[in-house]
Amino acid sequence: MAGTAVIKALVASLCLFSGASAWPSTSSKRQTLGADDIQKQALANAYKVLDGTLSDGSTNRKTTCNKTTVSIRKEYGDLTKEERLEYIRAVKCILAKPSKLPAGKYPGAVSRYDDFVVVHMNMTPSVHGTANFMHWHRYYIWAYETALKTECDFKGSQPYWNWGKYSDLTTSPIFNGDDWSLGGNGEYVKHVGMNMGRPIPAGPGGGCVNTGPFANTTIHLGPLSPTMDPALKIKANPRSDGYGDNPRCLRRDVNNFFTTQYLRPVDMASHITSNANIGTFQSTLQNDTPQKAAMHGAGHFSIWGDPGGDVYVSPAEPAFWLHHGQLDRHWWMWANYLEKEIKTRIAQYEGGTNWQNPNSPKGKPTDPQWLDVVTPVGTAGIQSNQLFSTTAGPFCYLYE
Ligand SMILES: *[C@@H]1O[C@H](CO)[C@@H](O)[C@H](O)[C@H]1NC(C)=O
Ligand SMILES: *[C@@H]1O[C@H](CO)[C@@H](O)[C@H](O)[C@H]1NC(C)=O
Ligand SMILES: [Cu+2]
Repeated sequence: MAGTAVIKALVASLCLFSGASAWPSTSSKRQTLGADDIQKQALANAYKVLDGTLSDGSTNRKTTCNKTTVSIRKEYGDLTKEERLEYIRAVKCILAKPSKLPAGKYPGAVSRYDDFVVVHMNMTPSVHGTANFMHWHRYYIWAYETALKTECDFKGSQPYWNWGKYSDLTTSPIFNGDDWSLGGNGEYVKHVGMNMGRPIPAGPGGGCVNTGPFANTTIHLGPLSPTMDPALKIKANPRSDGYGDNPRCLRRDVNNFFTTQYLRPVDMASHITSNANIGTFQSTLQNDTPQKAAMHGAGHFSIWGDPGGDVYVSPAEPAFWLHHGQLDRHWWMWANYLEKEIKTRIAQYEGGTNWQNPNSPKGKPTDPQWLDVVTPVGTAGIQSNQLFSTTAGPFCYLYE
């Protein structure tokens, strides 16, 4: 690989800064915003929007969404132990509820949780690398949070994983394997990494998750686009579309390869401050370059495993929702942190309608979005332009 030396040099130089929480300030007197500053500004502006002293251009805000009713999404490690247990309880509840999909059509949809996975598998080509990437996933995560609330009596808000927060992800409150985590890493098994145009090393897991609340979770759907070492002999799905029932353990390969290079607070801040329109914001978030893994994939491959490393089936990994929650937060920060830009940024919409096809028809803000059997009441076919603000249309939440 011609790029390997370049990557190594890049990694070596970037690692000098790992753990830093803001830009180094020595080289410039000009104040440069760090990720925490951006979060603070975005939240302050979002509250101004809620109390009517600032407009984000939304005309679809409900009067019932205000400062006292707004739901606050927090970082998983910032939840109290009781709040974490409540979230874990609700996720286990949805994993235990029966599917609402036709069994003959989707034999692998065993639980209500699996319904979300099937919908994602169906939609994958039209909601990644497309104009609606952020919008559809915002809607999808909110639908999951709504199902936790309405079908499992969940009392909290959807938590997220702040990519740059943990110097060692395997010992973070999300993956440390204690009773308040989303389960530990996969057990270590000897395996190789993969090649994404450059070599990605294997992580310290690779085997089944056997500690914490999601120990011994059974995955049924997929794999459809597996990325784990073939030598691990993960069973192929009995159907070529991946919808067959393929019971197997939840595997993870939680690693620090991506978080220490591409997902640090400085990476988040520079991505937000250096992309002024949604077209480049979304594409740089998703498209790897020879120098850099893009943040969306970097987050997925920080968890990796099966199904976590499979673009179609990844929502079957219980931590998926925390990673995509952060992705939604990242977009929210970008749209809200500059008071004068909010109106413009919230409504920007750019890109095609089918992945890897730049010639697919352009997406329009009026395009309806679909969630099939996981659609929350009253939102079927909702237009993308109803999904612009987190405190308008069907939504009423903020990030803290
Ligand atoms: C917020 O909305 C709720 C529900 O409609 C309402 O009872 C409350 O008075 C509102 N509060 C403010 C500060 O507007
Ligand atoms: C998970 O499965 C392993 C192997 O079957 C078993 O030893 C372990 O006790 C199980 N753990 C839990 C929490 O059920
Ligand atoms: Cu997705």
